Amino acid sequence: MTAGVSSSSTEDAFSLERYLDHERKGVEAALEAALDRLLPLLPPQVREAVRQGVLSGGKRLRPVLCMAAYRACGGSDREGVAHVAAALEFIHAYSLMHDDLPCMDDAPLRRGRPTPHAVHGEAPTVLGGGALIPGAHLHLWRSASEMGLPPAACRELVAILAQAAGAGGMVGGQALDLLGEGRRLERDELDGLHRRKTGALLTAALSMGAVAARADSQVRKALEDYGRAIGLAFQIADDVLDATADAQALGKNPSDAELDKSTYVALLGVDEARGEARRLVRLALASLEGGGVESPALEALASYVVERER
Ligand code: GRG
Repeated sequence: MTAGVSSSSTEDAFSLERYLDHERKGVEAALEAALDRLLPLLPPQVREAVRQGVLSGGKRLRPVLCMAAYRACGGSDREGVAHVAAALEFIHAYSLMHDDLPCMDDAPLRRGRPTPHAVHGEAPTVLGGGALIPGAHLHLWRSASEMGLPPAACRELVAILAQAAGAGGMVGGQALDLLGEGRRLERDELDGLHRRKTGALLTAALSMGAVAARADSQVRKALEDYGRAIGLAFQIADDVLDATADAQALGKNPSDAELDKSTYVALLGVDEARGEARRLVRLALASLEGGGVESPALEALASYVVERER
C-alpha cells in the first residue's frame, strides 16, 4: 500500500504543508466544477450565499482525509476522488452556513469574514444551505459513476454520506448540542454528541475513501477507527481553541462560554483536554498500524487535527 505523498521524490521527507497545499488545490478545482452545475439553477442572492459558504476558505480537512484514505488504499484516480470528496465539503459548508444562523449559534464571523447570512440574508442562506444537501448527494452519485465504480459502490457512498449527515449523525448531534446548552453534560454524553455532530462526517470521509478504492473490510475498519479517534480529537482541539485563542487567530468569535455549552475544556480543563486529544491521536495511529495501512499523509493529518491553530 502506498500513501498520498505529493513530494517530487518518494525519498523526500513528507511535508504536510506541501501536501496540504497540493491537495487543497485539487479540492478547490473540484468544488468550482461542482458549483458550476448547481449555481446556475439558483437565483443570484442564493447563489452568492452558496458561493461564500463553499468557497470562503476553510481547511478542507474532510475532502483531504477522503483523498488520503483513497490513496492509502492504493487508489490512483486522483481527479475522480477529488470530485467524490467535494461532496463532503458541500455538506460541511451547508452545516456551517446553518450553524451560524441566528436560530442556531448566531455567529457574525467565520473564516475571518462576516457569515453568509450577515452578508446575503437569512432566507438565501437557509435556501442555499438546503440546496447543498441534495446537491452533495447528486454530485457524489455522478462523480462515483464517472470514476467507473460499480453501482453497488456508488450506492454505498451515497448512503455513507447521508447517514453521516443525517439524524443519526451530524444533524442529530447538532440537536443534542442545542439541547445541552445551559446543562452540564457528563463525559459519555459529550462524547456521544460529538461523535455524531463532528465525528460522523470526519469518519465518513475515511469510509468514502476506502469504498472508492475498493478496500477490503480490514483496511476499511482500520481507517474508520482512525476516523472515529481523530473525529473526537478534532472536537477536543476545537474546544481548546475556543477557550484559548482570540477571534483574530480563529477567524470567528469564541462562543462556547457565551452560549453556556458543555465542552471538554469545561469538563477536563485545558491541559487535560490537550492530553486527551493527543491520546486519541496515538489511538488513531495505532489503528492504522493494526490494519497495515501505511500513510505518512494520514499520520501527519492526525497530528495536524490537534496541533492546528485555527
Ligand atoms: C437546519 C437541517 C438543519 C441542520 C443543521 C447546523 C447543523 C445542522 C449542523 C452543524 C454541525 C456543525 C456545526 C458541526 C461543525 C463542527 C465543527 C467543529 C466545524 C468546524 O470545522 P472546520 O474547523 O472548519 O473543519 P473549516 O472552516 O476549516 O472548514
